[in-house]
Formats: sequence, C-alpha cells, structure tokens
Amino acid sequence: MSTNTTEYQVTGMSCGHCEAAIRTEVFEIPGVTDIDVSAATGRLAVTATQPVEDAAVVAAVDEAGYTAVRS
Ligand SMILES: [Cu+2]
Repeated sequence: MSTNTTEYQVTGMSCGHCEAAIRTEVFEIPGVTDIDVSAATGRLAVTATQPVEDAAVVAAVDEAGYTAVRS
C-alpha cells in the first residue's frame, strides 16, 4: 500500500495541547493514517493512504484554531 505524506507549516501552536487539538481534527480526514506535528517547529506532516486535499488539511487545522500553509 502506497502512502502520501504532505507537509505544512502551522502558526499559533505553543504546547502539546495545541498538537493534540490538531491531531484530533486532522485524523478526521478520510485516509489519514499518521500525523507528525511539532509545536516547537510548527511542522505538520500528514500521511495518508490517498492524496489528501490541501484545503481539507487547512480546514481541519483552522477548526483546531490554527493556520496551516503547505510547505
Ligand atoms: Cu498549546
């Protein structure tokens, strides 16, 4: 099974709670199997079984209260 990983830069995160909020929202996107997110660097990597729309990730991060930009 092939996977697709896309990376984003997130602004506004400050702690583990922020990371958890983003994980919760992004995991709701169909096909997402792994999320690597760091409040320290702002990096968000989303791995999925199928290509994920950037807009879906941006919307999920927005739902959590932060802003993501494809990097
Ligand atoms: Cu926080």
